[in-house]
Amino acid sequence: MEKNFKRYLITTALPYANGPVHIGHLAGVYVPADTYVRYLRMKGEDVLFIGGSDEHGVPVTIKAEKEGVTPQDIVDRYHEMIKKSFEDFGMSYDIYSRTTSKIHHATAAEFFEKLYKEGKFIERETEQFFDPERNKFLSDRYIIGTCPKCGNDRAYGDQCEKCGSTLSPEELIDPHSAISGAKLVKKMTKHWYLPLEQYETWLRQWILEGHKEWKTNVYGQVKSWLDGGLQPRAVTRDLDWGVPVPVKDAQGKVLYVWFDAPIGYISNTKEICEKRGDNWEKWWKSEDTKMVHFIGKDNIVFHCIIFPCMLKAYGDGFIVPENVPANEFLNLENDKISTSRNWAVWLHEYLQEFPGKQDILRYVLTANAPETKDNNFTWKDYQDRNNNELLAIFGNFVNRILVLTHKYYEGAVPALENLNERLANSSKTTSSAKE
Ligand code: B3M
Ligand code: ZN
Repeated sequence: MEKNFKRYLITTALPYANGPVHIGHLAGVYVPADTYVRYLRMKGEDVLFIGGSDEHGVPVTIKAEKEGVTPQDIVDRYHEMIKKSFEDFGMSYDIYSRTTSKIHHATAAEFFEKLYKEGKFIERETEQFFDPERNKFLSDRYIIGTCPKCGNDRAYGDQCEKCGSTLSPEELIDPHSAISGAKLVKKMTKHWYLPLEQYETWLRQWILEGHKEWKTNVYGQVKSWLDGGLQPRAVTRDLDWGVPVPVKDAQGKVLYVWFDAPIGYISNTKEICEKRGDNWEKWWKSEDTKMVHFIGKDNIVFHCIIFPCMLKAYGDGFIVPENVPANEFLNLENDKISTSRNWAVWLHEYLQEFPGKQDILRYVLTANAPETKDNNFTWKDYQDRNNNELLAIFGNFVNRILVLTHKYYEGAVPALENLNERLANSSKTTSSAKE
């Protein structure tokens, strides 16, 4: 039986502030979350709806390097743009904040520090890829090479976007620097790892046994990660953009973006609660809270395995999500949406070109939501659904009701009466009319 919760904490994946938001993001994450939140509020539930921009990590620094500006310039530009387009689109967030905020830096640093002091990390010195031209350690998206699984020669050190595999830089064939193009060398460096394998039994019980109702794509991905065996995961990086690692001898190191970003959900809760004089802990540390993360399918492992392990390691009463509805992807006119190829319908542009038409887009993206498989958005389908479904069917339905309400009830909705009686009376009238 579904437990009765006193309050709902709903989060949406924090988009990287390195570009605008497009319809793929909306269909997979933001529209479903906003719909759910509006539904809960209409039912009179106590809801906190948390959003924000993810402003750290390599996606941001790479963009800055390409444009010859600072990472701060990039996140300032795109955070404002995303925030405004979400507002204009009608997202009903309680807060939309950012991970460069003071409160977030403090919260993320404290989180790391507690785990560090309690010995929850493993410290390891390993050889990492180093760009000899730039004199810099490189990781993730700074490393480009050939994907061992599909042969794509533009695969990144953390992921191949062509076949979707999660990769480590070691697996890439012919790895080289994304900034200088140089062939990489290896050098020793120290990092901190979260030993995910120590949480395996707990994860199996919590998800595989306790949450069989989760979406099959989410459940299946978690199962295959667990069956494949978990490994310690590095939570720090050699980078100069991010939350500095708050321990001695860690100059030039920051928290891995996937360590700090989900903590953003907590920092943003704190920020809004401080403003409202509310207690943030009741949202995060009470079994009466139902927490739900809305995300895209490429974020499953982070929200179902890594972040929950972080919360578990921290302890102190932190809850874990009750559900993690992840959607598949939306294609555009039968082609993968791509920021680099500029193949997308950008939200801010849609809002400019179709002012006042937010609900049509919401409707089309909901009717065609990529819930169980990748789906396709076409302008022809948008037009058809608008003309045939919204206008012809729904519009006609509303119109008829208005006309009939005027005709029979002087334009006011009549009080509810006993419909069975009315039916019985009207059939009497019809049969007597026949006689
Ligand atoms: N920024 C990844 C993404 O946009 C990442 C989500 C963070 S959620 C804590 O796909
Ligand atoms: Zn690949």
